[in-house]
Amino acid sequence: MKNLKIAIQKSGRLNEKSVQLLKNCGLDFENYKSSLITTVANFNLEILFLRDDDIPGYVEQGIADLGIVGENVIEETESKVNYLQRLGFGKCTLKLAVAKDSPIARLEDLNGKSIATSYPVILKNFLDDYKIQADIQMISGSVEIAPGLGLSDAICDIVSTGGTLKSNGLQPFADVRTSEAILIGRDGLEDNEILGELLQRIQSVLLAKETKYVVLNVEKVNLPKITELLHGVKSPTVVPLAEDGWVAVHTVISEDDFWGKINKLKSAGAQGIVVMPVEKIIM
Ligand code: PRT
Ligand code: ZN
Repeated sequence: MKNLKIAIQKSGRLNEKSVQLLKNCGLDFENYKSSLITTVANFNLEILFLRDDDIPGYVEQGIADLGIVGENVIEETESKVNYLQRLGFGKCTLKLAVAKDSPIARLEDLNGKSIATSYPVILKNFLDDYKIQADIQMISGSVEIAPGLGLSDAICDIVSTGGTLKSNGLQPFADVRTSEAILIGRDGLEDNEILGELLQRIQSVLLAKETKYVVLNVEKVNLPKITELLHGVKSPTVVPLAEDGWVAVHTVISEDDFWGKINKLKSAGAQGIVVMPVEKIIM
């Protein structure tokens, strides 16, 4: 079977999590910082390490079959690639921001103003949707210093914690789009077996990340209340304990409202609750 090639970021915010995801899928490879390509020893895959901006184009042209890259970069490069899987990391939002004392407060106020950004394509599409005419100033880095230098009236930049905006005296006033890392693929991979296997592994890793394995002890009389609370999980495993009248319940629960669920289980009589990470869930 011919190897597939997957392009991931060589260094930067998505590198570590992309490498970790592939390793969690059981792929055995060296993460040499100096090399551009590495072969996976136990899977039909080669990994290309690239600048994130080049990844969508490589995949569109078929130089790489797959890629892991932020949605913001896919949209900015207007590449024709297929979205195969949202990966849940690299989450951020492209926002419009202005200086704290700026008179600009609403989108309409941007008419006739200048906006500095590294995302001119996304910004232009956004402004067109809202019929706003503004002057887009393309800057490749440190966009947040543009208003202070008198280069622009506003900026459009990626925000995750908001710390960078704050420390530059800026405040966001509108969201342009959200983004996260995506597994993308070139056309023509529909029946590819290697991709099928990789996708199954990625999905099992993602599913496991959202779940915890929980073991708790409960008096038999309280068992119906506990199983009621755990509805949605396929019949929890119930094991008798050495102490008469007590059982241990084994189950998996989702991270979503985790503490809320644990507190309800405690109120229903659960004791000695042990929570463990789940490595993979194979459906
Ligand atoms: O060298 P290469 O071209 O590969 O990398 P790069 O420098 O272009 O990108 P990199 O590594 O900074 O980011 C890669 C991807 O991570 C982006 O395309 C986004 O999809 C995603 N991402 C997630 C972010 C952020 N969070 C983020 N906070 N990308 C950039 N930032 C920057 C932002 O530009 C701003 O300067 O971080 C600053 C704001 O962060 P906060 O936390 O202060 O709000
Ligand atoms: Zn980049």
